[in-house]
Amino acid sequence: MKVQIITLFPEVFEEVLNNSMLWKAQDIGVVNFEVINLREFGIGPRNQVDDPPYGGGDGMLIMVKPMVEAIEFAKKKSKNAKVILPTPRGKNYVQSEAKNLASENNDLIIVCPRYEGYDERITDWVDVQYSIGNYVLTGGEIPAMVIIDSVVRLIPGVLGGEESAEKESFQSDDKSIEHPQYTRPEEFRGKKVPEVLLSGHHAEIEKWRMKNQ
Ligand code: 6GU
Repeated sequence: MKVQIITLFPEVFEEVLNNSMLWKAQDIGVVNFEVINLREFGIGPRNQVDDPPYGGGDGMLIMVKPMVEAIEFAKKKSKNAKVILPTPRGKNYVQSEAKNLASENNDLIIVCPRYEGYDERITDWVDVQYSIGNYVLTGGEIPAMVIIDSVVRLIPGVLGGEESAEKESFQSDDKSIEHPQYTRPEEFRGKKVPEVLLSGHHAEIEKWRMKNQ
């Protein structure tokens, strides 16, 4: 899966994409990330990418031309990619959306809006708009990372060992099924690990875990 990210802040992705699980996913070759600097598609000598809104109002909007040209540039490398726009006006991004994106195995192009918004015509080049929750963020970079992380970990082979992505944490959209866990020491400042977990009694442990989800 090729994942291209169009952003005015390419550097914020470096740390995230080159660490831990996301780095491993690249290393084993199941995913390939490319960060595209929107500024390179800017207009004129100052590579302008934003402009005030028609009709007046505060702030600057991402202009349609640089963004559409960046999307077209990305599409050349990834003809059937799904183009994703993170926006608070999008549909709720939930676990089932992550599962669909991972299983469709389409390449992804994620465009990150910044500032106070974007020219609405950009959405004609977008396949799906997602909101990651009921609050407002300053840009699409953090939502883009949320989407990437949640999709890539579901690609077979990315989570190692016996740990299947299917089994842990979130099976349905909103219900955590993970039980509490403990490691050494058995007691810390008077707080003890539940006795049953030290018992070696697998059936009892399983029962306790089911009960404590
Ligand atoms: Cl996708 N973008 C922004 N700017 N704010 C959000 C969001 C997205 N999802 C929730 N809040």
